Amino acid sequence: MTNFYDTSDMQKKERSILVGVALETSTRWDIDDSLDELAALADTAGAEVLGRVVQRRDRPDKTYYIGKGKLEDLKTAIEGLDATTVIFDDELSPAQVRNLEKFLGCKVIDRSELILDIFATHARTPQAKLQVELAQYEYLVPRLKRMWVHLSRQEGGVGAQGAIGTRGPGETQLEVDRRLVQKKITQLKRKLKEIEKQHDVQTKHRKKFFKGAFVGYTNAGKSTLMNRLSHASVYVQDQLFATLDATTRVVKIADQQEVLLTDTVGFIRKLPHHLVASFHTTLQEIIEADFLLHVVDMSHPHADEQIHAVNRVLNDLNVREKPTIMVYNKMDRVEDRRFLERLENTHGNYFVETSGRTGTGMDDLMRVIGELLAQTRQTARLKIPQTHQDIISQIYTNGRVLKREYEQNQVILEAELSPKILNYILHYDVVKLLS
Ligand SMILES: Nc1nc2c(ncn2[C@@H]2O[C@H](COP(=O)(O)OP(=O)(O)OP(=O)(O)O)[C@@H](O)[C@H]2O)c(=O)[nH]1
Ligand SMILES: [Mg+2]
Repeated sequence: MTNFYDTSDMQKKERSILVGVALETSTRWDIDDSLDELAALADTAGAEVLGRVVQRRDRPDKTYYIGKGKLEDLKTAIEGLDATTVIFDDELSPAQVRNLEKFLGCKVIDRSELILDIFATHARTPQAKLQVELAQYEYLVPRLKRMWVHLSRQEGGVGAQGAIGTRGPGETQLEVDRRLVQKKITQLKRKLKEIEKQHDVQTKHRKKFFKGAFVGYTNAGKSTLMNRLSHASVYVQDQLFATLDATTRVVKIADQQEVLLTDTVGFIRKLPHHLVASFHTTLQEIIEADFLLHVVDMSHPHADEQIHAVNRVLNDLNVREKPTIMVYNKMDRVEDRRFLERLENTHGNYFVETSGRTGTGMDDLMRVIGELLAQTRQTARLKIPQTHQDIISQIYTNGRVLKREYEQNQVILEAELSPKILNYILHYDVVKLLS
């Protein structure tokens, strides 16, 4: 029962029409731009976009989301263009989908379902796959009724897969389905917990590093910058949600010092909430980071709105307080600097202009990371036996050594270290803190 969202359908180039409603409140992000983004999502999912229908309304229609007149126009367009799918820009209620499909006689999906579909095709690691599957089931729960209409046509439906006895007397098919889906959700959460535990073991030895996480709108250039800085080969594509997994690399910055950088999934406006929740394990990298690198595509006409959308997700994750470097990327495409200057004056003290494409600004980026690192450091005097060269070299790579003295077979180092690294070094019994 994993194929509710059959992605093979999408690969057959669905012929789609996009529908957007401009509500009174949606002034900042113009409806056309929102539909441009929806078209990019549809394209990434492999669907062909044949046309768009836009309606201005005070509020959505309860039954059909759009008004009756537009609905008729839409039906005519579907027939005329031989469309197979209608994609709505906003989340529809399960009842609205049911009503629309009945009236229009074709498949109706919304932005959330489209994003889920892309996630399903882009998930590569077992962890990402489990996370997507979880999100799909969570999405399914309130929509079971709709599924059931389809499934009940096949004998037994989802319930038929249950063991004998799962269908108690008086229990309807819908209840059986709901129970099975809940059971599946519990199983998936358990599997993800196990992966998270393994992940904890793997990252334990990384604790001593100062760790940064790339965040940003999808397609901003996070993976490109990560590759530039770390010589990694993270998948880069001009498509939305190219990256779904977290990749972590050690990166050497100035002063022969090292930090850990993590590249991960991008954000988008109207990101389905259950998707954020399901990606908990991946997003954990952001939650655990010491600082964030917020990458912005400066060539995008709505870079400003994208920054806000990202900040909203960061708020939800409770990480807004983390030190953040604003990385204004794709500067090779920017001619007018006025907008940039306004941004630089509004979004914090740490910022840098880069181009992942040409490589400009990489040194600046390293320098700013270095500054941030220095900000978090305190000076400590440590006494270490000379025989423990391993500990001494850890202090050199993770901190800044100001003075070095010898006392018999002991070394006394005066060094600037972040609280985290200092704590880590002090875990060694042989190390003494002098001041
Ligand atoms: N012109 C220009 N293009 C860039 C720059 N940086 C990245 N790109 C392009 O932008 C597209 C997206 O880059 P990615 O690095 O995959 O973006 P991402 O933020 O990792 O995207 P997701 O993983 O989908 O969230 C690719 O086609 C890159 O080649 C840049 O500085 N200038
Ligand atoms: Mg990426």
